[in-house]
Amino acid sequence: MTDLVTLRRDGNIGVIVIDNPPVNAFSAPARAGVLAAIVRACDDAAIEAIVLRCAGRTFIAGADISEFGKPPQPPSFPEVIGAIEACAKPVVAAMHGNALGGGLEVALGCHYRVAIPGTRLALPEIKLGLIPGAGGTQRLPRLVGIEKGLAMILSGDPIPVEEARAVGLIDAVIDDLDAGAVKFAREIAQKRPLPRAGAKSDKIAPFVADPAAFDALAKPYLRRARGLNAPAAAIDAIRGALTLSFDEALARERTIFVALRDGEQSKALRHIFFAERAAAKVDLPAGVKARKVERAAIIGAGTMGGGIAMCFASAGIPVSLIEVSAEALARGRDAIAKNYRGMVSRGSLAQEEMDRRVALIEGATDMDAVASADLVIEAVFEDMEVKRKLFAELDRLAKPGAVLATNTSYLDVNAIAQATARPQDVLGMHFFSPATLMRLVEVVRAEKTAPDALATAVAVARTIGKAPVVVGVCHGFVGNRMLRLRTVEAERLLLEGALPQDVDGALTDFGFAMGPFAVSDLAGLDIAWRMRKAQGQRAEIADRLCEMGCFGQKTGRGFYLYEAGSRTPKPDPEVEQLIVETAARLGIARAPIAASEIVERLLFPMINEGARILEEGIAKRPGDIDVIWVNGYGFPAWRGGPMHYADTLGLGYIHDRLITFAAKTGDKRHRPSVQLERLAAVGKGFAALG
Ligand code: T1G
Repeated sequence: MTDLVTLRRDGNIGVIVIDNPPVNAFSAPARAGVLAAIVRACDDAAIEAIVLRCAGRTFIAGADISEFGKPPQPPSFPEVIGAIEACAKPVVAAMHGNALGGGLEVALGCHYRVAIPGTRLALPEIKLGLIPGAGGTQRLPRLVGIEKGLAMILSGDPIPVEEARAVGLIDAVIDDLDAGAVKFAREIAQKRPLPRAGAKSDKIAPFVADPAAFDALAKPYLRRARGLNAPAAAIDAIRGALTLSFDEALARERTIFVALRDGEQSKALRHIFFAERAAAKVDLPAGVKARKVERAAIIGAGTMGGGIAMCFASAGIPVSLIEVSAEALARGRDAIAKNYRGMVSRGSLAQEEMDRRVALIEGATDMDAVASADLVIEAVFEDMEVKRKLFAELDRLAKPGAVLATNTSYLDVNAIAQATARPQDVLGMHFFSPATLMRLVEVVRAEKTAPDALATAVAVARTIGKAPVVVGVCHGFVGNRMLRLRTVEAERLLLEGALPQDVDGALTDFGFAMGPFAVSDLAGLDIAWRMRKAQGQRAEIADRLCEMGCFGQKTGRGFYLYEAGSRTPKPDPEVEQLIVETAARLGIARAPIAASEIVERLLFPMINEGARILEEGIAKRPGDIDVIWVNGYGFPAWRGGPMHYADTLGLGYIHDRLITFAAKTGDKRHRPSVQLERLAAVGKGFAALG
């Protein structure tokens, strides 16, 4: 036995307990411990049935992801699960918390599965660019059917214990993890033959007879893959259940799994997994903790304010939504109710849950409502004077120790903090639109922000399901500062020979959900136009379109044409003519530009700016920048974000391309940054910055 795994007897029941905090990842030592315990329990004549469960806050939350990329350590998952399934005595998996990935596969190898209320069960491997590699693609469909199996494996999303019971994934819901599991084990101890998921075929039989029906079910998942290899691989592995023997299908699954595990996409997604967790760590002086947030207040019930309030209500945190007038408040609440009704009608939210959340959002038109809040977030008009006046008022009304956050997307948070006598409580929480969907929150640390205030903002952002990243104060923080270079380059590419659909096409083929021009049309060209004018900058094409009143989707015309009621961008011959005429007027000779060059021109200057941001300490780790771009700007997660992607190409190559771009454009921002130059010179990547 190892410390991680213990075996004790409770009468005629052997109880194996895994204790590998924080999430009982099924690491090599844990696997060895379970295998040894199973062998011992099988050999112990006094033991008639076995319970396998975990200590701590969760059942096995999967393989130990940090083991991937290292030489595999025995015993393997298939070896341990094979021993459990082959055991002559019934083995009962008793689950709580999160039974995920390899953890659920261990449970699928057991003869029975029970769980306490609140347990979530999933095979989330696809989110790491993998497929279940320990029998999940074979045993799960045999238990729950092909349709449910496909849905669980291709989405990677958890199902609650009640649904797991209903689809046959678990045999019973128990109240007490220990006593309940032992009682269940005692009840089935003598039952034979032992039910083995691998031996079941009734639920897959209809598809064995009609493989075309399987293909029809699988097709929609392939359409949504967007460049990720794992969905097609998962479907291929599951299809093995219909065409191969169980053992052959298991072996095929393993081959497919190993290929994905060693592939670039999974490495990139694992990088993002750990980068998100690293980004959420705030160094706190000893003895200092994040402050409690039991109530929040949101100032401004517009699109952002309303969305942020919904995030708090979804997490069960009561929130005051404050507006200047009853009309404005009513508009905000109507938009929230409409949003929730949409979720209910799509079946992604139960009516009772909608009612519970709406009840948690209290409207107010009196600023005094902030007095009871532990955290106040303002989402009012993006103007410095408006913000400073508001923070002066918050300084007067908010309770001592409340964290005061601004949702500004580019204004100087230090200047906003100086409008109060408590700058240590002031910071930025930059949400992204729509706030209910976008996971990113840039938590902006101002010069005087106290570490515990910072930790509070990061902790509450995680509680409401966001991916927080701490950034310093500069114009546009990290994301928008880098985006600015892409926007300038996109306009430049139009003048040099590309059309909006060429630029957007190159980036969507690369894996982005939308290209820069379609994004501008969605957001509205007038917003960036106002900012450029305020900063005395000009974008030849975009400004001309705005002067013509073409603000994008909201005016039916921007870089693209939009038919009434449609959001589908259509190439606009007049925009093409405007581009050609403008280039001629500026004396720029247009020529075709390859998609690969378009991608490099859009991404490399951004990456270079990312290196400057690291030099300045505005972002602490390259991984922080990757988390920002993946969760806030649609950078394909399976490419790992801009800095990770840069490392896959090699900084030497990017350095040389930037030199070429700088010579071509004369733009000094294209000159390689000190950091990039230094790393390229020593053949290292951003990963070397740790
Ligand atoms: N391996 C290694 N470390 C892990 C881990 C894992 N599977 N899961 C979590 N951690 C670490 C994490 O990095 C953090 O560390 C700490 O635990 C707490 O995590 C063969 C191949 C379970 C829902 O994809 O979804 O099985 O930062 O901050 O918010 O087919 O962690 O403190 O140093 O996220 O409460 C499949 C991944 C693996 C689940 C808990 N499993 N984990 O969330 O805590 S592939 C997963 C999660 C697999 C088989 C295949 C979440 C959680 P640190 P946390 P949390």
